[in-house]
Amino acid sequence: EYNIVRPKGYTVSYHATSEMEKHHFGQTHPMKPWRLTLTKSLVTAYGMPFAMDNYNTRHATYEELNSFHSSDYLDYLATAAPEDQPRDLDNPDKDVKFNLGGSDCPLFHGLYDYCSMSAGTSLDAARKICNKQSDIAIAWGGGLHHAKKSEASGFCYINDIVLAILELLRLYPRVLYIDIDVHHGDGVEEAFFSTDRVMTVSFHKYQPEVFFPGTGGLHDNGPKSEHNPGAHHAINVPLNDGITDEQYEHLFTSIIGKVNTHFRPSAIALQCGADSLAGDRLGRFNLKVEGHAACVRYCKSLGIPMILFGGGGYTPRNVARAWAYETSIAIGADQNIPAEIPQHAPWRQHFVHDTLFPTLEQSMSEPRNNKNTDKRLRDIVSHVHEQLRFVQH
Ligand code: V1P
Ligand code: CA
Ligand code: ZN
Repeated sequence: EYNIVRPKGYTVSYHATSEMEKHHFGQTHPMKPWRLTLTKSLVTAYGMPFAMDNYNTRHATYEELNSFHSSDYLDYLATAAPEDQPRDLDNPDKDVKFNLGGSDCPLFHGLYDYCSMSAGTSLDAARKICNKQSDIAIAWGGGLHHAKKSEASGFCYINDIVLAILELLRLYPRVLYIDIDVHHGDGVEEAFFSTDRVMTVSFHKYQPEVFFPGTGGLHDNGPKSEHNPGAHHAINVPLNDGITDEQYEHLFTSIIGKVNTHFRPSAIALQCGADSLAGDRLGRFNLKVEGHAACVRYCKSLGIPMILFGGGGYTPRNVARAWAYETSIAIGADQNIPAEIPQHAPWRQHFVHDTLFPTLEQSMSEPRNNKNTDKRLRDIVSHVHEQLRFVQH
């Protein structure tokens, strides 16, 4: 009923599995896998699947996970049971192995399946890009940027992004990783610290000791020691509470535009964590769906093969809005879909306001003060531009 047609001259693929969405981190945990169901139902209500190749993804194999993660970590992840969780309720993070079983990364039923499906989604997306069957591949079930080689962290157990980038590196000389989740993309940054074939750029709230994970300062640009080719290839954009669409979009295009001309990526991996939206349960920014999505639109305009990953996002209705709208940008249908949530969309009442684009006032009860001065943002841009003088590909 909407004017949604296959884009001419390029292909978008959507990688998901309804199995992943059935998993639960626990009642009080902010990560809700069913936000993926809500996203898919909105995408479907708008008729977008007609314009994409839709893949039901498989589980990643142990060997695939092992291309980044250590065997001892994977073996524990595969066998640890919820019963192994420490029972000391006053100190839930005591005695946890590999950071598994604490409050952030609980052991829950079906954990290994959940992790291998998230990774399978992102690996399938990467393969479609490598064999040129897709120009943009979408993996909203991935984007778990905090996971380390031998450690779970911040709701992330398997770093599907690192696995997908390793796959892209088999074919593409250089991969640009961009992270618009409100948290620092520390796991991806660390994994590629010593190579000049991956540049990582994370935009995040930065307030060490207060806001997770506490890393990603402006001057953290990769280890400069011992002739490391990866030096200057980690870019961090530390921000304060309350940044607006206008400021963020200006920052994003000035930084990514310059990164693009200096680094000349052959593929882009864009983590679209939706916890940078206003009204997020964990986030601190004042971004609207329009401002968040402008980053996707800008990256698409560069005309480079791209994977879109999910990530954080703790107010499910806003996660679904952002990722559904960003899917429409990928297929070039953003001008053709009505802002009103379709009448027949499942869980329509769940959205509270019946629009894809809630105002700031609709997103949160009390607006957050903007603590980002234009002077500070200009200083960030000039520091990044200085870093890029060292990068010439
Ligand atoms: O702040 C912490 C740790 C736990 N303390 C010992 C310090 N953890 C954060 C983790 C946030 C993870 C974000 C993941 C992502 O970047 C990618 C998927 O979005 C945390 C927070 C918080 N407000 O920052 N954990 C929790 N809240 C939490 C709350 C309730 C139950 C379990 C965890
Ligand atoms: Ca980020
Ligand atoms: Zn996050």
